[in-house]
Amino acid sequence: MSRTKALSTGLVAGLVAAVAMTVMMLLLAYVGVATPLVIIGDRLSVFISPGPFLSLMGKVGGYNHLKQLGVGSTITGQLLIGAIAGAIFGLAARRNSRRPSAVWTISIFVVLSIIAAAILLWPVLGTSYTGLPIEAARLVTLVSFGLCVFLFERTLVTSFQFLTRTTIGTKHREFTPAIGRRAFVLGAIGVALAGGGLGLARRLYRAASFSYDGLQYKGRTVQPITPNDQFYCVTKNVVDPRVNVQLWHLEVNGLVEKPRVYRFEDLKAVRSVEQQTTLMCISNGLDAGLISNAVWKGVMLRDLLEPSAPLSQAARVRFWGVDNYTDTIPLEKAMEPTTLVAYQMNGVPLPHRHGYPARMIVPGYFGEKHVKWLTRIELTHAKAKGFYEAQGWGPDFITPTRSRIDLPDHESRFSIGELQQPIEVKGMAYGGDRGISRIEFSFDEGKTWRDAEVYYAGGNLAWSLWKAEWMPAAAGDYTLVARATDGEGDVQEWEEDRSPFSGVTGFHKIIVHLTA
Ligand SMILES: Nc1nc2c(c(=O)[nH]1)N[C@H]1C(S)=C(S)[C@@H](COP(=O)(O)O)O[C@H]1N2
Ligand SMILES: [Mo]
Repeated sequence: MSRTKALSTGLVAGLVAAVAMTVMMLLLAYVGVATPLVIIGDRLSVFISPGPFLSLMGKVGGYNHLKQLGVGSTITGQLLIGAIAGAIFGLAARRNSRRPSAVWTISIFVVLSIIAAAILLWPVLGTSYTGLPIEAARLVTLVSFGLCVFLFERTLVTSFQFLTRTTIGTKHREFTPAIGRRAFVLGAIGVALAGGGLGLARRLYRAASFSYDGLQYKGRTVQPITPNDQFYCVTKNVVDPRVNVQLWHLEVNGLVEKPRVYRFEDLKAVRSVEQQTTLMCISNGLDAGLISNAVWKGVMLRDLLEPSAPLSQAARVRFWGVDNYTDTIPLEKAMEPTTLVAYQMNGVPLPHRHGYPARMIVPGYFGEKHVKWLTRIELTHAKAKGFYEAQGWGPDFITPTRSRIDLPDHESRFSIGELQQPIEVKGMAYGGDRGISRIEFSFDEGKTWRDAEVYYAGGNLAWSLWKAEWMPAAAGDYTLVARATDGEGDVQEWEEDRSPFSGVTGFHKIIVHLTA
């Protein structure tokens, strides 16, 4: 058999094997197992600092596109590596005309791959989209990966042998006249597999978070309490977890005297509290709607920490989601009575996309600290970091005071002559866990201010909603601004020295055109 033939036969066999492996991974993803298709992205994203991360996101057109690019390039890379591995295998098989020993191919393609995956992907192996505890998930991910590479190895060897089968009477492994037919058969199998894979991919796409990740809540529809299906949503995942509560548990461990494990019923048995709390994403723009308000029911985190007796070295608490998302807060914040493990949102169990069966609520801290699909509470040292912290977000995660004008629309037009009554101006103001004590509004870009009326006071941990009536006297273009004062008496401001990765500060302004 010539070099070129060995190489190209190996290439084709490798490609078909890689297609089979990828389809297997899609199947596993469909049943909630973590596969390299997504965890490679999770593993790599902690190495991208926020600046490049944001510019990359801008270039590809948002988080959703970045995720699609991630999965797409992993699949492409996998097919490419599979084909190359096949070609090398073809060349090796040509040198050694005996049937390749399974011991060798399994050692190289299966055992080595598993070892490499275990080393490179260790931190993200404990991911499970069905809610398995982290240690169990790690095993499931690794065994499933092993099955995938085993399928690759078997398909590669079988396809290669099928293509180069020795015909009776000839001594050497060689292409026979039937090669065309065999290549056709193998190609057809490959195409059928790829077709099945595409079908699966389409189903997964429909189940993916693309349709709701980045959902905003703002404008004239804003109510005091955000309905669950309109609550803003941010997730790092391509497909979010759908936790099976029978498989799920909640661990309290790390720097504690008595590690504990809670089942969902155990959590329900702890005394519960109900609390209205607003969440805001760190990347919420001044005019944006990555902020919402809900009534959460759950247990105080300290009621779970105290029975475990944190050791004196414990300085931070790290929360783990089943999606291997993590974040940390200082121990003092964890012990505050308003820091909750919540299992209900506005009177119903947490919706899947908001963290079913349990999530963190950390009033006054940015949304990313409110870890969803919570499965582990780890007491840890002062330098421990979470998913976005490792990327380099922060250093400040305490929400500054913000306000937004929701009505009228930016760039709206009115005719003074036709105005029957004052123009209604409405909006929200949010002061983290400090509450809101005053809201002012200006129609001359902040030269003069007047008080707005708070028509909904959400309390210390939630936003307040305000309104004002504005009767413009003359035609012209007006710049409307709002400014809030928090419960501690600090007026909303633009913090010049705040890191760009600690959330924006400043004022939301809109322009209103008045004609005669
Ligand atoms: N497990 C997990 N928790 C998570 C995230 C995530 O990707 N995975 N995203 C965080 C971010 S960045 C934000 S802003 C909030 C959003 O919560 P929501 O979607 O319920 O509004 O969840 C946080 N908790
Ligand atoms: Mo966020």
